[in-house]
Amino acid sequence: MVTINGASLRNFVNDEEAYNKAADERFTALDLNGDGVLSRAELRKEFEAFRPVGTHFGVEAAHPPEELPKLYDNIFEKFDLDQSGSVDRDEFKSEMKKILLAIADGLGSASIQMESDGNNSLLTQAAQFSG
Ligand SMILES: [Ca+2]
Ligand SMILES: [Ca+2]
Repeated sequence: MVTINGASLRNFVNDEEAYNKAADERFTALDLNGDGVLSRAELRKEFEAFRPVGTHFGVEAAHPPEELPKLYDNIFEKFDLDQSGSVDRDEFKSEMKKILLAIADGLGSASIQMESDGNNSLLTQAAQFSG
């Protein structure tokens, strides 16, 4: 289990060097076919790791499984700022930053626990950040 609290998320995002390095590495890991952009399926991998967290980006409550494709679509549209149909490195880095800060705001002074499952998502890395 990983405990997530707002302070560690904020420290992570505000540490530009740590954040950029982690986001770069994560982008490269997610870009399975190595074409330099993330497709819907590739981006989705990052968010499957978020599932155990009951709150998705300010949207309360767990989503039933049949709603997940729509949720992932919405997330993809958010990331794809220029509507090119793919998410490039800059889009990934800037949207992940917003999402992590939104989660931090949503948490306030509370903390939540998440299965880590050995995944290396940015949220997991942020949760473990103590810089
Ligand atoms: Ca790709
Ligand atoms: Ca794009």
